[in-house]
Amino acid sequence: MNEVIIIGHKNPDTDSIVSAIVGVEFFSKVFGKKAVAYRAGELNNETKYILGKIGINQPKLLESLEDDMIVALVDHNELGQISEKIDFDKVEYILDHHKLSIKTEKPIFLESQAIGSTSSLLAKMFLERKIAISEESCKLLLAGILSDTLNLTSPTTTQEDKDLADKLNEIAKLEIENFVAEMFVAKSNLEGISVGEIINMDYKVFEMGSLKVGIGAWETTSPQSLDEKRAAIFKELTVKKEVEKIDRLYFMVIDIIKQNAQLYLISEEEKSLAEKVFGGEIENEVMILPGVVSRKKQIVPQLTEELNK
Ligand SMILES: [Mn+2]
Repeated sequence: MNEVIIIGHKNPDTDSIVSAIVGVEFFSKVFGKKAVAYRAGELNNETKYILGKIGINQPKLLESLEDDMIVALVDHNELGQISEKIDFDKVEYILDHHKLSIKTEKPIFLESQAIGSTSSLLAKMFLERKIAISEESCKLLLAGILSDTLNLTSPTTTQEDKDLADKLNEIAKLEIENFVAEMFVAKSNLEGISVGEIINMDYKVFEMGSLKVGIGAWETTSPQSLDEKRAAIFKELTVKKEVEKIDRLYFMVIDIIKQNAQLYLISEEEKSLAEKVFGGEIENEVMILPGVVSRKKQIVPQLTEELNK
């Protein structure tokens, strides 16, 4: 029987890691398939904290794909976000909550919904099939929901996410307020993190019109902790844009407490596009975007619409 590789996007976040881990239980119980979770890169501090707290090992880093392996993508479908180790022809399953940008050469299993997290989607798929979820997986999925929706406050959050979180916690029994507070502290911790890591930890590339647009995000409870690194971040972003041949490169610092974003504008190109699309106030090459916390919902569609014109 072909082994299923379950894997999230490059620069993995909590949702993409826990979805891959819990995906193993789902594929085994629902499809009767042997599956293994992998990661497409290094884990961020928040995800490390969560796995440590729940007592789960990191998935293995995907190094290469064997001929008889098939692939399930979780939490992504955009070509630029898929691990370079994966041959897209081998993808037979996609579970995601992002906009769809794929075209396949053969039929695949696709489960996609506008919902707060891939973890929510997985929880829902278990529940719809009336299949029990292990306590460990309930904890992981709950963490995935709370992380991706910024504790159910992001505009991507739906009533379903809230209901699913309640359902999962009947079994997970996490002290949510404490858990989230510690998760956010871990997420914001800059100790031992280089400027390059700050930029790339949660970085995604999108095709918009004819342009390649890169957008990095750093969610934090203390945006001021990045202020002293701002010049270095600008410098590194400028190099990255050149080296990786990105047409427009943005970096956003998301304040998860005050719920706003600072958009770093590294050149006139980024600046004029951001002025046209968002029109926020600019100070020292940083645009302030009140109420903006979601790249998926409040940044990507707006930029895409403009660049598709
Ligand atoms: Mn997600």
